[in-house]
Amino acid sequence: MLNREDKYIMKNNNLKEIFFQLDEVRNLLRFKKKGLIEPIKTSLTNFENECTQFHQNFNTQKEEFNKIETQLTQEIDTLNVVKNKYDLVSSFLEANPPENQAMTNFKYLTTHDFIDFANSDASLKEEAKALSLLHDVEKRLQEIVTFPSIYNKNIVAVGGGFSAGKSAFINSFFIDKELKLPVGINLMEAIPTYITVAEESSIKGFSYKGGVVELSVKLYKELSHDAINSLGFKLKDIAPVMSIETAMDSCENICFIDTPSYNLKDNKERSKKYFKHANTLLWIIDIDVNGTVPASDLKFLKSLALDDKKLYIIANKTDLRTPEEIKNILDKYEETLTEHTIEYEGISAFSSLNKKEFEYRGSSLFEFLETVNIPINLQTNILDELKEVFNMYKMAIKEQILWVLKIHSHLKSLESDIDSKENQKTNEQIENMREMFNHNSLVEQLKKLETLEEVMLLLAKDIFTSLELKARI
Ligand SMILES: Nc1nc2c(ncn2[C@@H]2O[C@H](COP(=O)(O)OP(=O)(O)OP(=O)(O)O)[C@@H](O)[C@H]2O)c(=O)[nH]1
Ligand SMILES: [Mg+2]
Repeated sequence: MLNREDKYIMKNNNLKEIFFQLDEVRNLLRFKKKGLIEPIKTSLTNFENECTQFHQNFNTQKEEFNKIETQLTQEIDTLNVVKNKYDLVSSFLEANPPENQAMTNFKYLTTHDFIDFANSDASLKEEAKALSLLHDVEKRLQEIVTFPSIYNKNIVAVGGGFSAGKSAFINSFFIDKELKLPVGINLMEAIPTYITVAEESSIKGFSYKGGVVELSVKLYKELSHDAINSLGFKLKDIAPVMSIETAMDSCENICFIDTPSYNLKDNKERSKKYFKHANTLLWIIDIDVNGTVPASDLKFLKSLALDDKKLYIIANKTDLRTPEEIKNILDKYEETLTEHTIEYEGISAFSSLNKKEFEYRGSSLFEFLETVNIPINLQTNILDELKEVFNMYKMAIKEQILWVLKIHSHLKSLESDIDSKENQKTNEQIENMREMFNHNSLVEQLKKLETLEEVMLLLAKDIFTSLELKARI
């Protein structure tokens, strides 16, 4: 028999009619009109068979419909992923760098006025060095305009080999357990990320032209999933740098940088770049690999200019070793680092799984982090670098002026030694030389330089003021 739902689905008028007639027949049967019973029974059986057949057909069609529905849902999901990908890519392409007039003016001066000055000046021998320093200052200013959250933070770069646990180490400091830097092999592996403290978690991606795009924690999680990678999408292609703000204990003055593994292809120079302006380097070693400091790590560490930086070693994944093994490994690390004359503040046998320190040499990781959790005066730091660029030129020009003045004094004594009436010709030559070695143009050049310095320092200060104002809003 058909159930009520099936009856309802069969909107066929004929069938409705039949049901109506059947009900009539049932009524007739109640009065036991025997002559009618047999043919009616047969008709009923036939009808029931037809209904069963219909029911079966209906179920087969329903199954097919369900299959099509599932396929369509999958296709819609894929289309949604593509659409999200498209939306994300276009938002990155459309995003413009944060407006900062002082920064725009500073850039204009470095690429126009300063270059014009440098082209007109021949006194500085180490001009390439000065230009590279200026380029560096510009980049640092741009960096803080783009990432105002790193302003006055002590930069702590977290470096190490592939899969050593750099991201897991930083994650272990996150109080918001919903948020995680991607760990393991994934498409985000090579995106350097700045991490600073804030009450509310927020994630930003930075496009090649410095535009900023905010990502939700959900989207960030999805992007670290392989499904999107299989569509050929790599976040790092559109967002070469990211930043995360989130709650962390005792790190309010620190900006961690999750750096790209130095030993992955093309990453050596990229990761070095992030150590350059860091004051501190936390070097992560996978204690489980072979219990020694890898030779390539030693080579890389020695290639870094660590003189003005603090180095701290983390022997990570200690949960995978026995206490006995940990002791021996730390002894070996100490020995190797000393052998290679690499200075370090301490070694921590650490597990990023639960932020646990098992043992340490030198200072403990947490003690060490306390000593680096102090604000730095970025403004003085960068302004000093800018002044240094100008000083290099000033010194060179002043040296030239002194040299010219010396020539003048020689010419003067030469002149006084000569009998002016008899040596008219020599006198003329001396006069010519005086004009040749004219220091007025050098004095002019110096004035030009000092004016340019004044303007550029003011602009750099304006950049900092604008950031401070923004921070207060
Ligand atoms: N047992 C254990 N596993 C860890 C620990 N830290 C990290 N791992 C695992 O090691 C693997 C690599 O960790 P990541 O944090 O992605 O390492 P990474 O250095 O950031 O890797 P890349 O950025 O891809 O070079 C992951 O599978 C982690 O789960 C730890 O303390 N203990
Ligand atoms: Mg990582």
